[in-house]
Amino acid sequence: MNNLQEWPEPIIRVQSLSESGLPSIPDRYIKPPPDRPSLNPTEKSDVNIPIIDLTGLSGDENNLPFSTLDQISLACREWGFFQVVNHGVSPGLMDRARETWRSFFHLPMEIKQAYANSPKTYEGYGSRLGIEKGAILDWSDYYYLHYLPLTLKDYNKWPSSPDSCREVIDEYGKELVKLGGRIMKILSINLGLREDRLQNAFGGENFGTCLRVNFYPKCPQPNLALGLSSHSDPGGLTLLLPDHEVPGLQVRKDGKWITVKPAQHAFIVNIGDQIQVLSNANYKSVEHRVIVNSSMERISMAFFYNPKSDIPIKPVEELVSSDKPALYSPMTFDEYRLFIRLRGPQGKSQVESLKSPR
Ligand SMILES: O=C(O)CCC(=O)C(=O)O
Repeated sequence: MNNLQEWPEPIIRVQSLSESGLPSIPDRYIKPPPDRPSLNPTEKSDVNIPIIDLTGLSGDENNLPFSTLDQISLACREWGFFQVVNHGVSPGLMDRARETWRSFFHLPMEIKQAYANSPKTYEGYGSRLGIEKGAILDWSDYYYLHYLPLTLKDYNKWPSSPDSCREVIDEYGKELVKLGGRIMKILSINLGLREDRLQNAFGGENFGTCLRVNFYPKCPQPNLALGLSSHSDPGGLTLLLPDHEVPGLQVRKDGKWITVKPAQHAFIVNIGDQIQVLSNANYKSVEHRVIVNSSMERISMAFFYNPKSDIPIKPVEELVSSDKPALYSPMTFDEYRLFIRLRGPQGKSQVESLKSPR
């Protein structure tokens, strides 16, 4: 990835801006009117993404009742998003991981700055996605690191404080890799494929995983900004641990933004662009964004389960027919993720641009 240069402008930490107590946000963070969130409290709605109980999920997904597989199938087709409860990851570990990262973001700035990232690999402490000079920025900071493959896993790029940080990330990563692998099998079965089909298309044991911890500081003008602009996830599958106290994630459904209400100790699962491609659009990645607020900071942990980065990803043959020809041209994930790394979040424009000409 050598055509990614340095950041085009000096990096300003959103947390520092927020903590400086400024009454209004700098112009760089003001979204154009059509992209601004509607924060009208009278628009409260009861709609939520599906919540699915995975009791019975272990190494063998066949222990799951058919009704659960059906619920997942429907959620993948209709929402591209769902929450899972009783997923097998210990609630204590989930809380510990989130609170460890919260402590990281509350460390003195000079400690965090030691991990400042660059757009070459994005690993470390960051405050923007994309390298377009003059771009309108999102109201968030983040930490990004690789967990798999082992060749990319580098403890020196993980925070050494708080003391337990590396150990907690390791334990959390191990559990999320297991959960991700189980959900991959369910998706394969639900698509009518052999249970290991999607995993094999991801490169078998050579798949990748990475973690982005998002930190959304309080924002004095939340009606003008976004914590994270609308995007679909470029990778395979995302397992998101949201803030249990502060809502913020919005999912686009039938042209409307639905604010997700997180269930207790649930993970939010969503389909990424690579599964949209492999499934030949039977499953679609769905646009989502994050809103911010003026009274509470928010933290979320997005664990991305991705294909091996240098193999071509294209619709699996079993889902291609003369009635439904392959919708996408092959592309490696390394090539694919360059787009977001260069241009930042841009709705669904990238996966749309991959459509085979016909
Ligand atoms: O913070 C959230 O709830 C969502 C984060 C997200 O969409 C991402 O990290 O890609």
